[in-house]
Amino acid sequence: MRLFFALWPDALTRARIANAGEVLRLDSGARPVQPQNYHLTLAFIGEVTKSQVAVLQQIGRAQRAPGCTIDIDAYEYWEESQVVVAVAREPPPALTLLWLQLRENLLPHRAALNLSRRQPPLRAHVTLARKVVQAPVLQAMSPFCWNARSFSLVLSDTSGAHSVYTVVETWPLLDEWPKP
Ligand code: 2AM
Repeated sequence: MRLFFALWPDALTRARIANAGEVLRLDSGARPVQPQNYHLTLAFIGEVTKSQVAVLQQIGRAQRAPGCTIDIDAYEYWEESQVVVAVAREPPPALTLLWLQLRENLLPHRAALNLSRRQPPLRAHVTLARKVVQAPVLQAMSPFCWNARSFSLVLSDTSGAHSVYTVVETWPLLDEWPKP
């Protein structure tokens, strides 16, 4: 089983992301991400055993971070992964907190989960299209907000022709900053 933690959009946010994706002019070989698969990855885990899913669920349950509004405000082309993404150039502090907390809580399980030692910085993004071989000309984005009130553990099945993502469990974000 291949798992990751992510923000999973509600219907309104999904529609906003779809609008941002629809205006892109990409080569015919590019593969637009299907709206039901839109997400903002918080932590990619990779292959895990069934018993490790419970550990990840415990970690998800233990998170204490407030909800936030994310301004998605630019397109980027990432040549190394051949994707076009919609990014939040300035992620809100609450999103950074959740990302940092998850990273810290995963640390003791890094060996067991076979997690990479590489600690890339947070790049808050939603992938809009894959297999984009040529750098496209990207227009300015009409910015939109993602009102994040929960986050999820998601199962990724990439065995078929199309990736299928299934939300395993979702946890609410807090209404306010947690007391120190
Ligand atoms: P992305 O589209 O947000 O970049 C599920 O597989 C998701 O995890 C993918 O959609 C991708 O998210 C991210 N992902 C996949 N492989 C990854 C890897 N090796 N390192 C980091 N993120 C990865």
